[in-house]
Amino acid sequence: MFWRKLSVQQEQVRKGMSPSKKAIIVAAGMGIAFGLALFGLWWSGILYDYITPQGRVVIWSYGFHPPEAIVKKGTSIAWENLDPVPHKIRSGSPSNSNDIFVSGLLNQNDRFEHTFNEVGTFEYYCVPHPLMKAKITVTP
Ligand SMILES: [Cu+2]
Repeated sequence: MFWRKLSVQQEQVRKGMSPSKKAIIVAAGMGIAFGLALFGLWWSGILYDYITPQGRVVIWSYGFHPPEAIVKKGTSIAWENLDPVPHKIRSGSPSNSNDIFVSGLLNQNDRFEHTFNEVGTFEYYCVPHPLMKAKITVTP
């Protein structure tokens, strides 16, 4: 019977390994799983968005972090490129650029700043990588 076979196997496992050894393996597995989950969060930018202070947008791993920033009128946003590849910020969308703000080509660690004196939502993208999109919402 299947169940009997299973219980025999479990018995063999129980005999083969001491409870403390099993606990160590389970703990190590949980540790690895937790580490991987944390790494995944970091990699996807969630943690990075959380720790990025307002007024600063970092360009990192082909993305703008945070992808949506909400700031008060008069705030200066500084973009900083942490990628080893150059990026270039342009306001609007790839099919409809409005040139409210345009950066030069930003190499690694280069910065670009723009002060938002108008209320509204300002979309922007990266010229060499149009899939990189983000927006700044300016409130009164
Ligand atoms: Cu880019």
